[in-house]
Amino acid sequence: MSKRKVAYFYDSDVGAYTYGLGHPMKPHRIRVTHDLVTAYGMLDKMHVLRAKRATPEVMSSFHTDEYVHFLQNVTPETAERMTFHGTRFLVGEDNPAFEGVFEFCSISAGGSIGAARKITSGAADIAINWAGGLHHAKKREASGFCYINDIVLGILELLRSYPRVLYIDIDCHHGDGVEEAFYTSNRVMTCSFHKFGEYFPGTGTQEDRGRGKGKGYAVNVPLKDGITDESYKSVFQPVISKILETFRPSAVVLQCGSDSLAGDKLGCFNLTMKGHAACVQFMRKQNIPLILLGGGGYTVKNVARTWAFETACALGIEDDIDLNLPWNQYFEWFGPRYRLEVAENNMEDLNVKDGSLERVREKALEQLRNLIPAPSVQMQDVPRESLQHHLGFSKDDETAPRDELDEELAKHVRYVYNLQEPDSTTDESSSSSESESEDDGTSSISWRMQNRVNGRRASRSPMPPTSNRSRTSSKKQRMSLLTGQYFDIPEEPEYAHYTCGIDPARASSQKRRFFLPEGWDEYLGVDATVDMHSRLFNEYGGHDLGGVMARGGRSNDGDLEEAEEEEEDGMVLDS
Ligand code: V1D
Ligand code: CA
Repeated sequence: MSKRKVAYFYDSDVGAYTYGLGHPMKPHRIRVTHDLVTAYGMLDKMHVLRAKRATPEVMSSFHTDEYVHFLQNVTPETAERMTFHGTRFLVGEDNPAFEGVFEFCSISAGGSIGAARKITSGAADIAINWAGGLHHAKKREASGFCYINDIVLGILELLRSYPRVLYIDIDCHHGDGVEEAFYTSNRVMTCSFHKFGEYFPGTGTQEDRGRGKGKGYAVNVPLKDGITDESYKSVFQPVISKILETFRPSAVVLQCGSDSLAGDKLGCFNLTMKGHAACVQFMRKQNIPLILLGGGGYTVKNVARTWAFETACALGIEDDIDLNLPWNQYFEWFGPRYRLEVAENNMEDLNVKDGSLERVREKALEQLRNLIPAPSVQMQDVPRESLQHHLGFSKDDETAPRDELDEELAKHVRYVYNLQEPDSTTDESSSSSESESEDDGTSSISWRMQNRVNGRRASRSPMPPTSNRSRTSSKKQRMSLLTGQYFDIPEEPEYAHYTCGIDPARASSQKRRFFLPEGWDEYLGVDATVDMHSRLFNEYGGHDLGGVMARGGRSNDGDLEEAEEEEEDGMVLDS
């Protein structure tokens, strides 16, 4: 089989985080996996990277600002108060506010976004992030050990370049967070194989198929306890083949949750390491750009074995490696056999016993037969608006009727925006790094190209005329949405929310932000500031205000620009 360029994302800090004593999720498993990958000499065969950590702004392209801000600030000590006694953001014992939770999320999400960029740039055919795959995280809430949905963020990144993305989820649990995020879109097909019936999260029946434009583009394969390699293959391969034939994805994201392995502490399937890896091998064979992510997996040594073996599958060297484990830091954990294997056990396969597997397969294939083949972005209205807006991720209540106050504010923002429009004679060379703007997240390649001048991004200087404010002032300033006047932000911590989580040191390179004075957010409703920005975008007739506005008035330019200029999505690690 031909070689593939493989990018492997790993951050050595990830293994140090802990969800707390007695919690089944152990980030340490990523370190053990990496140790096996290293011991097998695989690092020399791939591009090893530490991703840039995902910033709050990037996370907010899916999650609400309020939730991201919460994650940034919550500590074990403040959790009770900040979750309003466990009723918001984090619910129950599944998602503790552990020490460093935000950094942990930024590593996981940074890896999946970096992986997506390696794929879209063509630098890699397969990109791996075992710290990713956290498929339960919701827009405004953590769920099932997942806080930030790195998968949704990675797919959003892919959609900037590709018309269609296929998401496959072989974790034992339903991939609900990803399904929900793209439920109304026909540009992302989601397909989850999972245990169904008195099992977390309780969703994922075959009647859940997507809605609106997305109808038919969510595929669910609900399974029963004890599924074996053979049974799994007999449903995975025909369903995925049919999807590939009709949907023709430009890229595939495979969530490789390994709680579907035999003997998992929370799982109830009976897959061997090779049966699980057969899904990776099957996807690699398709020759479609592929991202491999982690996910669940609670019997640590089996998770490490399987993900190390799947790394070998990505490299195409699985037949060459010695199944007797090489010496490694955790060697004694792998006794008594010290082998790279996860064996099946003697549990009964309830899927074949009552013929349910066949029915489930037929029903999934029937759904796919009724699907309109390969929707293409050329055929549909590709908006010159933010991708988030296009996919319905704009902040809440965007369609709610306007009241008078909204109208007044809208008029005012149009006025202020006009003031801020660059002089048409502004030349790019005279603009500082502040004026370098990322494109607005629009998905089509042609739109990306339109915004480039000689291969560089075209300048859209967002700075207000210098007469409006002193550009030499060292004070941090924000413009009032109501008055159009700039006001100084005191340095005291209690004013930190004015920077909306943006590092003040970098704040000057972030552009075109509109903020309401303190108290107005509450008055207008929780997400009103961003809602209004999104609505204003619509009203502004598709001006490229959208990308920034839909992100709640923030720009994530800085990061993307940096990545582009560096031609790098992460740091190359010494192996
Ligand atoms: F056993 C536990 C001990 C401590 C804390 C939590 C758990 C635990 C086990 N199983 N929690 C669960 C599941 N939660 C519930 C809810 C608690 N209720 C009242 C219902 O049953 C959550 C299982 C999450 C599985 C996550 C995942 O494997 O899918 C995953 N994928 O990517 C990352 C994680
Ligand atoms: Ca699944």
